[in-house]
Amino acid sequence: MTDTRLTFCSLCESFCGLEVDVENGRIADIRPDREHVVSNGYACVKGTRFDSVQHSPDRITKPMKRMGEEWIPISWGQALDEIAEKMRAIIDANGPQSFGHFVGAPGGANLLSPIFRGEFFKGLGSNRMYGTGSCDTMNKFRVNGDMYGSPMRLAYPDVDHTRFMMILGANPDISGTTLYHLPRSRARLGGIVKRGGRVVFINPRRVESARIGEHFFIRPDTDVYFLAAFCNEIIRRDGLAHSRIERYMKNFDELKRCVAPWTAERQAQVTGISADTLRELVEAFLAADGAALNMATGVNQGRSGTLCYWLLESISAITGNFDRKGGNLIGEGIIDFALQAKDDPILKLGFHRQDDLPSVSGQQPAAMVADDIFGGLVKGMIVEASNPVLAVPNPENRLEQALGELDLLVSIDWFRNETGNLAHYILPAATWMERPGMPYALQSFTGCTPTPYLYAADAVLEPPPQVREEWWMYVRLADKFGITLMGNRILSGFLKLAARLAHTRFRFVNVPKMLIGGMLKQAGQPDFKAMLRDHPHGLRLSDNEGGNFLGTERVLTGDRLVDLAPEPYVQRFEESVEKFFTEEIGNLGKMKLIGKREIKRMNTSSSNSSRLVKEKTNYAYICPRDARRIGVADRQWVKVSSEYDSIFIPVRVTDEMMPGTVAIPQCWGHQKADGLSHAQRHPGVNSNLLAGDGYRNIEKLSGMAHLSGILVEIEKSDRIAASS
Ligand SMILES: Nc1nc2c(c(=O)[nH]1)N[C@H]1C(S)=C(S)[C@@H](COP(=O)(O)OP(=O)(O)OC[C@H]3O[C@@H](n4cnc5c(=O)[nH]c(N)nc54)[C@H](O)[C@@H]3O)O[C@H]1N2
Ligand SMILES: Nc1nc2c(c(=O)[nH]1)N[C@H]1C(S)=C(S)[C@@H](COP(=O)(O)OP(=O)(O)OC[C@H]3O[C@@H](n4cnc5c(=O)[nH]c(N)nc54)[C@H](O)[C@@H]3O)O[C@H]1N2
Ligand code: SF4
Ligand SMILES: [Mo]
Repeated sequence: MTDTRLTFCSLCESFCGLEVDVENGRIADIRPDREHVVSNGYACVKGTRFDSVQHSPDRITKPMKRMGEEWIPISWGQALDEIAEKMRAIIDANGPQSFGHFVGAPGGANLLSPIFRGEFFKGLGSNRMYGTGSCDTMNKFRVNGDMYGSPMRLAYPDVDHTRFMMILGANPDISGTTLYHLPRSRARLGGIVKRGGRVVFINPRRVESARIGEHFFIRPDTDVYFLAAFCNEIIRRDGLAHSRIERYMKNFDELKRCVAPWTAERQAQVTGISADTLRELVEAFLAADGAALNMATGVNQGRSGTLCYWLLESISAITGNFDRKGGNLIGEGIIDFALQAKDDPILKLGFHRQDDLPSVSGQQPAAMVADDIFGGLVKGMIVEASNPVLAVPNPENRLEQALGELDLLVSIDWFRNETGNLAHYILPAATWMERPGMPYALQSFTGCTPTPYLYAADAVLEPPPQVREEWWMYVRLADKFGITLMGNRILSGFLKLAARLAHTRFRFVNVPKMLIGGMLKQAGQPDFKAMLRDHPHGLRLSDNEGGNFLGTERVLTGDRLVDLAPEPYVQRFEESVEKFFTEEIGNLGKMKLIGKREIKRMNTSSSNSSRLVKEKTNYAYICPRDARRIGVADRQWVKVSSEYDSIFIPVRVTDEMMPGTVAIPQCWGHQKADGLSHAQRHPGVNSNLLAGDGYRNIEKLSGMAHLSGILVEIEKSDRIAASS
């Protein structure tokens, strides 16, 4: 019998509504939910073909222990006892900071895991938490904290009302956007053009998204000059919202002083965007009745990601486009998440290391993991929902070697990925189809979307009998360590008992449903049951009309003023920007490497799907002029070398690439993935061997890894040409 159930896809931040046909406990079909209040009948292939991941024969369905080269299934009792015992030995000998955690992108879609992970590590006394957040977006959390007073005061472009939108370093058509919620991005960005407005992409690749708008090439990792000159040009033209600046902001003069040397002509020397183009864009931006800005990973992953986001937010603020309809807005969630996060010891900016690198939103820099292990600071680690061996800079496989040296490595995952291969234990986690959930952060808690809404879904499928949710694992471990959860002995005792009995016939409560329902109810919203019953396709909340932030107590800086020039940024700007500019001029003839996301791949984690991955390899994308210079034709092989390592890869020649730039899709390189049979037969090449790790390659204000705009040399390779 077929039963049709509703849920939302948790793979990217679009969280599209899905309709899932279930037959005999298995997925028979997945379709976009046409009635979903926001995604409205849109879903991409990663969502509609998720059955091939869900039902993969390679799925880990029991706790696994590595014995030499062998993996053997063990019971949960044995797994948790042994892990707790080994953790205790590490902590007794080296202190709690020697035991760390590493969380990947899927961790951001999991409502309960971060809460209990945080409680467990707080109880252990360790803030040695890393994650791929420092590969994608920590610079933005840093800026939010310094300009608006909380890492979670997230501004977003009011796409559905704007008349001019400029997007740097993002490709929403393929990625579904990040750090604001915009499902059906193509239709909605296309709507701007239909209204007579403009959408402008600034990108070293003429990306798929740019089909609906305009596009200008920019040399990778030079956005800081473009943005500084954009800001300077606005000030020079007096395109300023003077009364707003005076009433609601501070340190405008410092901002003005920083950007003053950066003229349209000067930026053109390194960005490749002509002075005339920059001036024309400034004019259009100022003339629009509501202009919005957005930047994402392509800029975040450069050497000046924090400075870029500061400039971008400042441009919006000083022109009156911030906190105004059609510009950039600060959302309102069903709770004030930003206020809660402001003083949260985990989420607030901290300096927990011996060096000066920060922890932003609780994360230390991912690109320091290898050094921290080799330096003896970290002896054990739990990796949850991540595959750092492929996703994080790994020159000469340093990270892989370092993780292999740990006294204890535990991977919590659906599969045995390349990082899991190095682990001592793998704990099998439930998929989003197997757990109740809600899209929480952007949609419900921060309202960081032009279409705020609530949605709740029950589990669509029963997990295999030995598969568990992450919250359960952390509560069970906390129980073994005698850690009090939530600072409340009664609640803690209740949760521990609930976890102990959760998978027995004595289960008395469904903890996820209880907690989600409690959060909704506390916020004055329908509880979990009522959401499923009365709002199965979601509950649309009211639109954000703007004018609800500046001058209000929602600005959490203490004096209620937006800081246009936080002191560390001014200092960093002065230390680095001129210096990098001189380097840029010196490097103008050299190639730079950027990444590329593909519609059928989600980071490293769709690699094992036979319904998604057909190509045997990724490619290096270069323009015809560079191909001629190097002497290669389409699909011939090249050697790409950085200061750190070399890889061999076939090229694709396309005029969508800016001359002097090579794009290589990241998160490939599955040669060693014997736990991922399809991926191993379609291995590709890991471009992150070319990225440098360690202090020198980390953006100092936010701990972001330098993953985009890496200098490389490319030469024709005869070595592999025959085997392609
Ligand atoms: N060169 C370059 N490198 C990059 C990037 C780039 O643009 N360029 N992008 C960076 C970015 S933005 C990111 S976020 C990282 C991505 O890298 P990661 O954050 O490591 O994320 P994934 O590869 O998506 O997921 C890794 C694992 O999570 C497992 N998984 C999926 N869902 C769950 C779940 O619910 N629970 C558990 N326990 N496991 C789950 C999957 O099976 C998979 O093995 O890569 C980064 N690396
Ligand atoms: N299909 C698919 N969707 C995904 C993912 C995936 O792997 N596959 N990953 C998810 C994750 S974890 C994240 S964080 C989001 C990321 O979402 P996005 O930020 O939209 O990610 P990308 O598509 O990599 O877009 C980055 C863009 O920056 C450009 N770029 C590179 N360097 C520079 C530069 O120096 N300056 C400028 N201006 N542009 C530059 C690149 O050409 C690329 O088009 O996507 C999510 N969605
Ligand atoms: S765009 Fe695709 S991957 Fe992202 S939530 Fe929608 S269906 Fe899932
Ligand atoms: Mo990401």
